[in-house]
Amino acid sequence: MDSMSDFRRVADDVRNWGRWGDDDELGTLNFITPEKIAQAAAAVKHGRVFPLGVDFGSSGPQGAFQYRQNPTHVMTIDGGDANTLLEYGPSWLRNPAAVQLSGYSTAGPMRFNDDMIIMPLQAATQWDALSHVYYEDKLYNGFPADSVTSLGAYYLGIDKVAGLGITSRGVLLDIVTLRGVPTFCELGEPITPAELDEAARRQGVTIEPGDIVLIRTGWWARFLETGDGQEPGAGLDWTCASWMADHQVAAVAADNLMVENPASGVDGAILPMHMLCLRDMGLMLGEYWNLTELAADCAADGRYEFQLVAPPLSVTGAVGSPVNPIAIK
Ligand code: UVW
Repeated sequence: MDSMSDFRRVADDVRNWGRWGDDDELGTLNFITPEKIAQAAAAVKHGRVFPLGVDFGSSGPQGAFQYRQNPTHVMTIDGGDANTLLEYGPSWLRNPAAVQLSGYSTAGPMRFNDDMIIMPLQAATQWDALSHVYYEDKLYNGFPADSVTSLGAYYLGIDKVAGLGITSRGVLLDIVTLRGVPTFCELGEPITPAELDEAARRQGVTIEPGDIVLIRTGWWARFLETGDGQEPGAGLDWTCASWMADHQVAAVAADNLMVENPASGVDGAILPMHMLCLRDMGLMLGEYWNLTELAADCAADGRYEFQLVAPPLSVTGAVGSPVNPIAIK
């Protein structure tokens, strides 16, 4: 187990505060240049498309937790309403909405359905915004932690990066294959920087500045087998934050619930890699990305690079966003 002084030494080493200006709210997304985006597009060779988003439904992984819920999907207007209103309304249903809907229904044969969703923004495939975590009252780039209020994140909300679209060269590092496990990397040894290097070497791929790195641990495939959202699996060791910094990675995402290893590895710290990536480096994390089909295709053609398009929703002041990332090969 490492100590807080180890953590602080790494934090001082990887911190990017002021690197792109004192008012920067983009962090390592600054590594994604127009040239990088053009290079990413050139990685498309066959037109194969892999949506990496999981289902936003009631049987998702967050049902296991007390402090978050799975998405709740509610119909607000449906065919039943139209028929009921035609039969009974609006003579006795006097509210304006019923009168308006009934008016649409009596105007002709055309109908419509509406719905809404209620969900934690962290419930399924997501980006963590830079305002998601903090320590010692500071967010990335030294912005004050109390600038996140019940009204949302004044600084570093997901809306601050949404204008970029978030697209770059994506590279998959398949740790399931590297470790030779059948489905997923069970909780035990965390995934180390040396394993990331070894995965890249065996796959014949080089990590370059501005890449978005996707880590396959097999957790999502395991969740689909068991339905157990709380089953822990191996994630990245906290020291992988230095690996991300050394390679000038723009963002990292994984197929598990928190990218990093559930067992912290730093005495007295929770989520040390979250803290180093989001708060010190300004590097966004993606969670619950489904990498199974993409990994199978990469293994089949031996190409682990692709164009990745992963735009968050511009939810004003939100500390995260649902996303349906697309890998195109
Ligand atoms: C926490 O667990 C706080 O965050 P995340 O959903 O990013 O893992």
